[in-house]
Amino acid sequence: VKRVKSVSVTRPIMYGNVAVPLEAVDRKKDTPEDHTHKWTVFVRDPAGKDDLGYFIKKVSFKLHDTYANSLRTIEKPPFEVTETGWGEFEITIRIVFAQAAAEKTIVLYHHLKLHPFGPGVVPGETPKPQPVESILYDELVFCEPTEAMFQILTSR
Ligand code: SLL
Repeated sequence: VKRVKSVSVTRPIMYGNVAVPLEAVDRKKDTPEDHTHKWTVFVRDPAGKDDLGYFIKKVSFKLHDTYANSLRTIEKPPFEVTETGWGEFEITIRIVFAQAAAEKTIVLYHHLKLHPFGPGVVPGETPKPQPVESILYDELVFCEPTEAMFQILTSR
């Protein structure tokens, strides 16, 4: 494969989750009684424009084994999974590129956050149910991308 020498191309992403207590949204009839939150885990374009589908082939989210079909593979944007549940756990996120990119799959780990513990919460007091988010900004750096990947990355 031909690579573009001495060039690196950087693309920003953000990933993480938002969560709301189920009281705040309409609880569906088929939502299990022990579920307390509705949440969405995602990988997105921080600029909110292209949503990354032009250079990412698919994103898979490995949920806790308490979920049915715990490996969720999303083949086009928006790269996200929305679920309800009761507990926090680590989600493994795999970002896969097109074959022609000859790039390794990127693996990220995200701790699903449901509870508003953190700065401002009084120790010993249970915080009021409220929306929370846990989002990270990151940059994917493609060093000496293949010519095909270079074309794709610079197409926008
Ligand atoms: C642990 N933190 O480490 C816990 C696991 C799992 C949460 C939390 C599943 C909901 C469902 C759910 O909320 N799992 O049953 O559909 O053991």
